[in-house]
Amino acid sequence: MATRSTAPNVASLAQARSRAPASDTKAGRLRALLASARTEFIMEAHDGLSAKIVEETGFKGIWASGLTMSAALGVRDSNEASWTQVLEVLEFMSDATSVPILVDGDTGYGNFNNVRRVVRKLGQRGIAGICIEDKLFPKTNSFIGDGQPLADIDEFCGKIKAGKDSQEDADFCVVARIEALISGRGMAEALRRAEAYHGAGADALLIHSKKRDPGEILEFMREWAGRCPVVIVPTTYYDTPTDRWREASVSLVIWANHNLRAAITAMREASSRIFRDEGLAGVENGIATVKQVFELAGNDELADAEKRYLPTTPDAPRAIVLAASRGVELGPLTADRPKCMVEVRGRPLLSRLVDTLNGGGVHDITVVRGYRKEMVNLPSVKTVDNDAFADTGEAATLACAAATLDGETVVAYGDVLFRQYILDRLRAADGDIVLAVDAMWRERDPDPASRTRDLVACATRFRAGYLDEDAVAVTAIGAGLDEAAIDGEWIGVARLSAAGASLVRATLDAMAAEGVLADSSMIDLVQRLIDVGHEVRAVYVTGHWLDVDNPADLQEAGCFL
Ligand code: SPV
Ligand code: MG
Repeated sequence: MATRSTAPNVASLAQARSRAPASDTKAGRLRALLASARTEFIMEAHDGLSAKIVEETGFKGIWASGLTMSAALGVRDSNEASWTQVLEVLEFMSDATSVPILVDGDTGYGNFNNVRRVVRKLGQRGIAGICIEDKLFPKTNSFIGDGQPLADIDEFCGKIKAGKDSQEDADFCVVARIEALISGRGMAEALRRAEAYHGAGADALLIHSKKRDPGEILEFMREWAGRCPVVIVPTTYYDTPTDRWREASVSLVIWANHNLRAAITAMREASSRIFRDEGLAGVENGIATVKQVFELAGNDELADAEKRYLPTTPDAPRAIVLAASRGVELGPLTADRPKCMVEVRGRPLLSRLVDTLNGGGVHDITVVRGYRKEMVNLPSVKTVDNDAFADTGEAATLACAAATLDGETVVAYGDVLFRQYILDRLRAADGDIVLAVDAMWRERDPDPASRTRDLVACATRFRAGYLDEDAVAVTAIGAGLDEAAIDGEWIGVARLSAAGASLVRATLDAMAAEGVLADSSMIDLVQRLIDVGHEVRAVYVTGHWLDVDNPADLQEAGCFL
């Protein structure tokens, strides 16, 4: 990057540079930008969100534009928003970011006394500097009309001094904005004002122009010859190559309103498309995801803080939801999302499952994602990924959440819906590994071979009227059971005690060590536990659940709800 050329008279600019602060406050960093040996750039923002975007993009500072903050509030750039309302917006912007904010303070919201109070309040809210312009209150945007009246020079110098005398942070910057060129008073008047404002203690001058070409700005830069840092706003002369500013030793360039203008275009496009289509499909892929909104809002930090500060029950149960597979039988419905995110009556399956788990006292939920994982974006769940989902089975998916197998854990497939009482019964049952088993499995679909089903044989048969809470021993599980031996169908939800969870973790480790994990299903895992002599139990339920494999199931799920 080219550095600023050395203008013939650079004593004061050099002085400003040599006064570069040691302090690493936001004000100190704005001062450093103004004193930098390079031409620096700051970008417009008008609220907390846009301020975050400016910072994450890499800009070293933010211009809190009067025009765009007003427009975002739905009012005109004519001091229609009071200065305390602007202060509220600035507080959100400042809290949301760590780079310095230079505020467009219009004319200072009144006389010297108002400037004193504003400067104190800005400092308290972590704002790095204010730019005040030499027009009259209430101000009018510089691009409206011609020949707007200017402030008296001495009165304006009083405001600059009042602002400097009121700052609590020695690095807070007061930038004096000269409107003489815009109001048609000419170069001599602009330079006269520059001299006066510099003498009054302004940390930098902003020379504004509404010409289509940069001629008068470049002339000002030549005439001013680096007596102090100069700031420009190339909104109307937008196509001037940036190297011209470097060559002219401009200190700071403000891109003054472009985030708001971009947002207006994008919001109009999205609104009219949705209005026209009466649907969302046309915009979904072209806009930020809800997950990105959560990321920008910093939801991760809140989740961490909740762990630190919310009271925790040491034995609070957790859940692992296996949701890595696509669900090909659902055809186009899973073209862009995994089965768990397919909607049932307007909400994803997974969010309904989360409701049921929450209702049963399970709030710490980890979802193992795989296919189209970015679509699994519910705020209330944690996620881990099985990136090898296409080549692995459910046991490998569960193994991806092995770190979560610690304490009482509910394990559920991501495509099941079930009544809350089933979870309550599972949690109340004795046993380290307990499956919810539907004794009415024949009513669901009389032919055991008609679909892949997790059929179960137990040591004790279900009897009509049997509503005992006791769990019974499972003797075998799998699709190949002799029909006469079948006692029910596992619904895809299990509860592990703390001991059961560590047993399952150890078994997954052993399967990985033997090289059989990748190809194993949950059924293989459970059968292996039985085979090596661990007790697996079942609580019988009688319907009140379903899993979603195909479009017919999906329709049934709508009725189920
Ligand atoms: C603003 O961004 O509000 C400004 C710059 O004051 S301008 O709109 O160019 O006057
Ligand atoms: Mg403004």
